[in-house]
Amino acid sequence: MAPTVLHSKLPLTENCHHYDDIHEVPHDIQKYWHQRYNIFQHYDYDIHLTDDAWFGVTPEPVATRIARDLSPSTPNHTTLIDIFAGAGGNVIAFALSEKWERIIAIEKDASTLACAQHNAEVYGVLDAITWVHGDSFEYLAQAKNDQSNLDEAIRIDPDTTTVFASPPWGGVNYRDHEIFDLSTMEPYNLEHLHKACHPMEHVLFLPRTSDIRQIAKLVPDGVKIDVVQYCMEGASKAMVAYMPTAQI
Ligand code: MGP
Repeated sequence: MAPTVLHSKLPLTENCHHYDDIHEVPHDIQKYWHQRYNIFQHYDYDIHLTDDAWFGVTPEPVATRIARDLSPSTPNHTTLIDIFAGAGGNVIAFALSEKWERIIAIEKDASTLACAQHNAEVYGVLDAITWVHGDSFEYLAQAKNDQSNLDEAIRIDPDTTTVFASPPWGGVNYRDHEIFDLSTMEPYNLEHLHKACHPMEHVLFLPRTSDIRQIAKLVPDGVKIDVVQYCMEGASKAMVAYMPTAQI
């Protein structure tokens, strides 16, 4: 799906929900609904999610901390792209951090993207983000190779761009593995994600049990990287790998 820049808000659809009462909430997401204020502290201000988005949305304290930890690596490193924007958990925190001149959010599901825009408006950052409806891999391929078909609003300089990726993990099966094999992650495994983002600086939001040796194998000899466990209430929620540009 070719990346399309949105110049206005997509309408919320019948798949976008704001649940006020537990009785409305599908059984498999009730656990997340109970944590709704940890996920979005302003949940009551009409935050909307698709049912699928509840599983993958980054809780606000974690998203805020990542946004604090991720700074432009050089003064002219001014563009941040969230290639799996989902319902907006991370991109809203990035916009609130006010560290980036330009933030691009890409999401391929129109209903989820409508939720993200709506939620960004709730948090007052709708206009701080360039919203793109489309496939991130198609976008990255064009951005790295030939930008002539891209809308000017999303042309980038790969040397001064950071990519943030919080991909689907293929469900919650990662919990069954003491060490999660990132080569089996569905639908995009570690190598696929890394290749798509490389040579740009990129940040990967991965299952907390991910095999750190597989991440280390992607890094040139002697290069130090940060791989961070982000915790809430005494438990890790995710492992985040900060991968430098290929120039290092
Ligand atoms: P979780 O799998 O429900 O683990 O998600 P938790 O909360 O430890 O469950 P419990 O039963 O052990 O209490 C934890 C966090 O991981 C979520 O809040 C999301 O931030 C993140 N997360 C979970 N999944 C399945 C995904 C995913 O597919 N993609 C991304 N990007 N994040 C996910």
